[in-house]
Amino acid sequence: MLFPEIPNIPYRGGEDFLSFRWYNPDEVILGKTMKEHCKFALAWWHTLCAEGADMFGGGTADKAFGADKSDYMAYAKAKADAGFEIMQKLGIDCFCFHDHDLVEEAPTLAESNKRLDEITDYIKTKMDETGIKCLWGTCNAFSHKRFMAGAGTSPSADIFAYAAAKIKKAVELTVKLGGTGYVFWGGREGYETLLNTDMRLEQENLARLIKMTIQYARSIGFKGDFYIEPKPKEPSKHQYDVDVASTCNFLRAHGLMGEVKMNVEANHATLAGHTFQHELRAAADNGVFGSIDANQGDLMLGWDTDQFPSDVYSATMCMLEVIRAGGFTNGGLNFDAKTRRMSYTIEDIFHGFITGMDTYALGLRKACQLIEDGRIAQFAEERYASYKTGIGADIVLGKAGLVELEQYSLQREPQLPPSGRQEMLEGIVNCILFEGKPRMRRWNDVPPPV
Ligand code: XLS
Ligand code: CA
Ligand code: CA
Repeated sequence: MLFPEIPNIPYRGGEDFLSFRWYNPDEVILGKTMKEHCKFALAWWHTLCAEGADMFGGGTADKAFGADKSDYMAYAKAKADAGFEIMQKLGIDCFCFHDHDLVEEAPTLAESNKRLDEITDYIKTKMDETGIKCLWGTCNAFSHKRFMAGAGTSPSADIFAYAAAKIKKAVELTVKLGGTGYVFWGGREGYETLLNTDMRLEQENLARLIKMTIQYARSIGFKGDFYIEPKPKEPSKHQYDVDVASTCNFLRAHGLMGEVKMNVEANHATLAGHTFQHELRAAADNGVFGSIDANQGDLMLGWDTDQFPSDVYSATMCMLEVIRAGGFTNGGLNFDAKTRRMSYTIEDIFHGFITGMDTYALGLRKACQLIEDGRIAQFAEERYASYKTGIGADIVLGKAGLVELEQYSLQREPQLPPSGRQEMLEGIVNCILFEGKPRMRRWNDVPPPV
């Protein structure tokens, strides 16, 4: 055991440290256990690799986990040991990884692949022992300098080929570990300036690479989902997968709709100038809701801070969208999150996860209360009632065109649309969030006299 001082984290419903206050894994809510609703996962890169370096200074956290880091395999195994101990103590059933989170990249592709085979043998044994699963795998095609100008969108065909070779291996590892998803995050798939960029060819090539990957993965028995993870910027000034809507356009333009879903990250949503809820709704409405990278950004900053989530409001809206989308199938809530540079101890990692898991558990509880309360959904439904009958139904059914609508409008002046009642709805949300009970029975009930 690497962290004997850390106990298994129980649900206590109290305020003591190192226990859950809101996450009670086996409690059934809306017909499913909290564990099934949330499907939490650990991100190998942040939890086991990131040591807190930023552009002004090196790491502050010791993530050698007792190993000699120059012995790459001993170090890789120590990270795996630490990861499984953390997941077991927290009751997290899944992990996500990039190829070279698992073991340091070697000078040649062949040697790298050998290392990956060895470490995944080790990880697989631990998975069999613990029952822990792989939520998704991905390929790091952005850190090495060869990928400075992208991978699938590189101007160099040799780099495209190398990225394809690396992705082939990452897909094989995902299949070997039984992953239920494979993620494309376009790390440097974008540009710095159009002066040197053939945007059309770059995007066509990206689509080619994705198609090759799907075809190969299916040929070796991958049954899970493919996800693109939208992000508007950082490290590239402009990344092609800006947000869910532009990524859907990319998928449609290249005949990939139906083949690829979205891995929506909270921090990337806000970087794109959207709420997290907006991105989830856009994914669900386009039939591409898949998985979630649960974290949060700092709205004061313009970059990806990947913080553990603590914003209950945002988590509530997220779980509302997840439930409305029918819940997770192959996806889950992956904590793509790291402790702050000043929170450098192992206890901090546990606090990060506990706060993150409790935030989502509370969000789930509040989302269910909002659904049971029903007023918000009912209000939105009634707001569009005019499309159910009469001219509205004709519009929706395609029975009315401009001529009919002109005829209709020449006969009557429209009334103003119904009030949006945003402030009232926000008040309802606050009541449920902070009091846990409805203020009025129905949105249009008259409040009792004071
Ligand atoms: C980076 C991304 C990355 C993906 C996986 O911003 O969040 O970590 O989730 O490649
Ligand atoms: Ca992410
Ligand atoms: Ca991120």
